Amino acid sequence: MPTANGFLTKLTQKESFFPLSVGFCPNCFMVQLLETVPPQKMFHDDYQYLSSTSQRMIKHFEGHATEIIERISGKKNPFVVELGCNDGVMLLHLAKRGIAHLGVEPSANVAKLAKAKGVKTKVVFFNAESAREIVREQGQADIICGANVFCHIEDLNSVFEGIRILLKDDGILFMEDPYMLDIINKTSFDQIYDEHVYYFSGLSVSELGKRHGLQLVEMAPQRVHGGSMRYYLKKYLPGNKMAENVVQLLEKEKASSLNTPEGYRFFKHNVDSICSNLKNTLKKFKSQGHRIVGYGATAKSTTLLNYAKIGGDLIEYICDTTPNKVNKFTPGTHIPIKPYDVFAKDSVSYALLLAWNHEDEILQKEEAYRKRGGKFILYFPEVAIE
Ligand code: JHZ
Ligand code: SAH
Repeated sequence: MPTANGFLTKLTQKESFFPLSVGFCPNCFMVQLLETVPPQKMFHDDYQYLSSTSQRMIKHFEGHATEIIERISGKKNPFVVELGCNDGVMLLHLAKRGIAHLGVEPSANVAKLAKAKGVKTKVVFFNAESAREIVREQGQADIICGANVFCHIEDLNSVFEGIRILLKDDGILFMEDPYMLDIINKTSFDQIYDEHVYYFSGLSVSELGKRHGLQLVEMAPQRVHGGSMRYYLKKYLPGNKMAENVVQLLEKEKASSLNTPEGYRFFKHNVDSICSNLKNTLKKFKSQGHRIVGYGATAKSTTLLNYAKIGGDLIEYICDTTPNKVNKFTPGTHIPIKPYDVFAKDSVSYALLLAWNHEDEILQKEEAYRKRGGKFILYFPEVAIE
């Protein structure tokens, strides 16, 4: 597979490929990539993903900020650290209220956007070493949080060591990532790509926490990115209370066999069935003379398009609102990426919804396209036309 966000400027550009395979550990219940790409190859000064490209995600992170502000109310001079703050979509709400905060963000171009919003940002990879540096510079944190970032960091042991160092004894760690049970239930295999090293469940996060002296005390399902989970962990203290739903969710995960290889056995079969149905559907529409484009040049779509071998013969172009992605080509499959305006003015019959996790927002936005007969092709949990 190529690098998921490795959009090409020129077709002559050299691409690097790596073997994408996933393993399950029956001892700690972690699902993870078996081979990884060095972080510096993925997160650098030209990182392509911007958190603020979806209105729904902007609202989601405003809600996240509100929850943090409620949790620190009553604390004297609270300090909040966010890992992977990207363009500052969440921390800007804390900055506006004058709450002491720090965004830790290794991708310099997105960190620059956060800084422009008044967000204090440190351009560095979070690990035990940078955690020590933050404590020296600003002291320990009341809250450490990160959304869609923990699953990106191969050296989780160093990250958790860093959290032990940086978090106050009564502090809370919030981690939010795509949820394994949703990936299994929807067969959303396109969540599997180089940036996503880990696919967490309550079971695996609980084990990970235990090894680092942190207790999983709450879990809150989130309806973003196709189904995510926000996990709350605390340092072990006698007064800690575990929310009742943690026990229930862990039982539910066990009932789905996420703690044994059995839970993952049918996944590949389901993936292959979706891919062949989708490809046959695209071929059928094409043979009927319809034009098909893609909607949203997502990182996820790199896995879908490369695994199902869907290329420019079936998809004419992909539209995207991210300035940095337009006029580039998709990794591996080399489909041109066009600005959103091209799609808005076009008269195609079908759009493959590659940003399927933003379905509600996009279907609402594209009312005019649908009114004039334009259709969306969806593929999780099965191929459907909307
Ligand atoms: P979206 C990225 O995944 C990468 P991706 C990363 N590894 C991760 O974990 C998640 O984000 C958090 C465009 N779009 O959110 C914008 C439109 O064009 O599904 C984006 O390019 N019009 C960090 O890339 C893409 O679609 C629209 O109306 O899979 C969406 O990317 C909307 C809403 C989006 O994440
Ligand atoms: N939190 C945002 C951004 C997710 S993208 C959101 O949910 O939309 C993942 C981000 O994590 C990228 O901006 C990337 O640069 C950052 N990242 C990757 N490795 C990291 C590390 N070791 N420490 C902190 N951030 C990291």
